[in-house]
Amino acid sequence: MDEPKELRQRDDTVRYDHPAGGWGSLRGIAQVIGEARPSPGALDTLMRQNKPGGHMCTSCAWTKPAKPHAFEFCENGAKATLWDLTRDRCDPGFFERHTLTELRSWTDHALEKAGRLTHPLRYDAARDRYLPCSWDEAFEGIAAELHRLPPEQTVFYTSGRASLEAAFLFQLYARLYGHNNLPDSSNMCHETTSVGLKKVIGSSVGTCVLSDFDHCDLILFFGQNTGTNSPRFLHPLKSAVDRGCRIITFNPLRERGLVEFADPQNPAQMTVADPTRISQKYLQVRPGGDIAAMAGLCKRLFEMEDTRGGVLDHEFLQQHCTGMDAFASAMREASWDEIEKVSGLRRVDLEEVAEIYATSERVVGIYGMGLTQHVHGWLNVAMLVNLLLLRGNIGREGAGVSPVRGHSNVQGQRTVGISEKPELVPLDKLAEMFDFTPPRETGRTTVEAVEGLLDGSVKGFVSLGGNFARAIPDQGRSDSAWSGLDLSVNVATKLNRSHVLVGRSAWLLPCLVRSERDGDTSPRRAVSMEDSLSHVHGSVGRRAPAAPDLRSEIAIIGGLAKATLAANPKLRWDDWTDDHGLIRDLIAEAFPDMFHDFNARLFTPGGFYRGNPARDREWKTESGRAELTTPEFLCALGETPEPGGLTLVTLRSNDQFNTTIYGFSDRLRGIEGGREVVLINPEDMQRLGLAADQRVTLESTVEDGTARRIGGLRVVPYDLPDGCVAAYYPEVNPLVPLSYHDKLSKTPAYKGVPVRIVT
Ligand SMILES: Nc1nc2c(c(=O)[nH]1)N[C@H]1C(S)=C(S)[C@@H](COP(=O)(O)OP(=O)(O)OC[C@H]3O[C@@H](n4cnc5c(=O)[nH]c(N)nc54)[C@H](O)[C@@H]3O)O[C@H]1N2
Ligand SMILES: Nc1nc2c(c(=O)[nH]1)N[C@H]1C(S)=C(S)[C@@H](COP(=O)(O)OP(=O)(O)OC[C@H]3O[C@@H](n4cnc5c(=O)[nH]c(N)nc54)[C@H](O)[C@@H]3O)O[C@H]1N2
Ligand SMILES: [Mo]
Repeated sequence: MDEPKELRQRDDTVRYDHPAGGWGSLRGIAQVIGEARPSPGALDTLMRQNKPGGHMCTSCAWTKPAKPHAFEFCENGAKATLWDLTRDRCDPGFFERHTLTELRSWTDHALEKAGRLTHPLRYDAARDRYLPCSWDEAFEGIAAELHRLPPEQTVFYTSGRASLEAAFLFQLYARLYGHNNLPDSSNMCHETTSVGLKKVIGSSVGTCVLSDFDHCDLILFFGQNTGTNSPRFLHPLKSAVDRGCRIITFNPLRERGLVEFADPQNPAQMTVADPTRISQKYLQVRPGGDIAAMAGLCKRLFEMEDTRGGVLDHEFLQQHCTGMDAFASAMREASWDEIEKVSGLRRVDLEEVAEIYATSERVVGIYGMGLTQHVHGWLNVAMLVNLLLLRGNIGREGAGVSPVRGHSNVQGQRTVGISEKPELVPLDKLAEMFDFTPPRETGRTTVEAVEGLLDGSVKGFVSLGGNFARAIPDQGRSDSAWSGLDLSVNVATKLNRSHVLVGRSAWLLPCLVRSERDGDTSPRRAVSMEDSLSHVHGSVGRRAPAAPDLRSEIAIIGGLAKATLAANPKLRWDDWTDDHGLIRDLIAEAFPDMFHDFNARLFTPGGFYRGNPARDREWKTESGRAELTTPEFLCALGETPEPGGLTLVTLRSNDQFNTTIYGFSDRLRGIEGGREVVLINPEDMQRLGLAADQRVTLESTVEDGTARRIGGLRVVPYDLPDGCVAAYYPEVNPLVPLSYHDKLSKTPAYKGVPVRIVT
């Protein structure tokens, strides 16, 4: 069969033409074994990953099936676990040898490669070093600083790995101390979903469950890179394709995992060169062009309805939706010229997709950062919902909207109260359960936390995991602001850049990783997490901890809380540290609809479903209905690029987990030997007079008094829409203006940064 035109790539930009998965993924694992230097028994630990009685992978949030494969881990899950289980140690001797000033010049890769943190550490400004201290000294020292600070001048950040139990205690601690400043890595990620989906369908999470992928006959894929960021999801996608489901992808880059996949667990696919083609059509939309692309699809659906009828689900629209008239007339009026210009796609292609959509019975819409990280990201999400609603594709089997979340428990942390939005948290219930008056003021998002850091209104920063300083926009601008803090505290597994940007009083507290034993392996020491499909899984660590002084995140939060807060018989931090089942009882009491019988259901195979009213067509929106949103404009970028201007998309490679850089091979894109690159298409190179491998500077074109530029980037010809360049996150984060964020949720617009190239 001839390959459809849009699946073919220009020969001069083909850099990797093997399928995702396959032998390449096994080589990827072998490479990280070399880099991570895993300690003995690490491979046995990997075999228990994502299986009953084992630990749940800390990497991505993709669900864990009830019937696991022999190896229920992927290339990148293996990397994450082996990286955690290194034999290298970042111990007090290391800090004796290196000052923080010196460490600030190290790369992200080099800092983490120092190995696992082993001791609680206190910053000694006179010697510019971290020195070992006792846990009690750390807890008392931090509490003393917190007592001096007004609570509202502090921020408690969470990165999406901490368990439901740790997250619940952390938000409780923040509120008892007196603030709602609880930003999460989600604020840089799927907050657009939490706010946008909530507005239009009344649910802050997706409506699909795993079995929907057994029933759908079409999947529309927007801006999510499965092959790298949630590779285990390739299995259900492959099964769907094998039974005849069609997949249509919208992505500026031709990502290998969405083109072809060879199942590494299928000997036939591994030995015969016969990978599964994943996407039937692959449309290289311009960054920020999705609203326009979807408007094209909707416009065509209305045209088809007008001429032949039977296309829209009138009964569903009448019974369940609002906003139809305004939306329909906006789509009828939208101009094909503008749709083609903004999306960069041809009308014939969009018409063909509309035809496929109109003849598919059960359709799932998938999306990731390609929709959420834009100035009008929430409109991207609302537009996908519009498209699905037109044919009643939300709230029935085999259909729905399915955001693919990031970290392994990022969704769950929000569920159990890590939120700067007090209205989302059952504060009255918490007040009654713990006998206190919770703060009611809205707290700071990530963007507002950075603003506070810059203007001096934030004085204390406590971080439960993550690498805040490196993940945020406008990184260069804020680097020097950290030294103005009175207090900085990081609970972490490995050293990163945020730990070497310290406040006056600074502490680094080392914790266990998820595969490590927290005292014993009984259910009372198990923890849990919620995946992208809203299923909750128990997780038991079994390995000996990397160092005797390490504590669990729960124990560390308990220690901090006990030192900070007045005694209260309702606050049983020691008991909770000892028995996590007690914390689950509290979660069940605070959120009974979702978490009733939590302990009894903890080890349900495949996880237990915490439910979602939108899945049952119960709409918890302001109008009580599912809302069709009329887009005011068709471009998701903050400003339409000036003629000749470039839009920068920031990317993850196949060899990193966010700011953790495992190595320098972006195998699936064929980019090797360094991350200081800028990808650009051959026509734009010619227009700008650039040669392959030339070193150039990228400069932000936003004029607000701050110069933002990064030099020394190597030009790599790549198959991209014209006017679009791509480079790696987090290296290019200094180019992203803090003011560039989604209008509704304040998620930074990391996928649509206006730039120019300077030679
Ligand atoms: N191995 C690994 N796994 C991870 C992570 C990791 O770093 N490494 N990170 C985790 C986290 S926290 C998250 S949030 C997820 C992120 O996973 P994804 O949601 O996949 O995020 P990205 O890799 O940032 O980019 C997604 C895709 O969006 C495309 N894109 C960019 N702009 C646009 C646009 O305007 N429109 C469309 N349609 N597409 C666009 C890009 O080409 C890219 O393929 O993965 C999680 N899993
Ligand atoms: N330009 C650009 N910027 C982006 C993005 C983008 O696409 N483009 N993506 C954004 C997204 S989606 C996200 S989620 C953020 C990520 O932002 P963060 O979540 O803040 O960053 P991570 O890199 O995931 O954090 C890695 C660190 O977490 C610590 N760690 C690892 N495991 C554990 C653990 O089990 N417990 C504890 N306590 N610590 C642990 C280690 O010290 C490690 O160095 O970045 C955002 N920034
Ligand atoms: Mo994320």
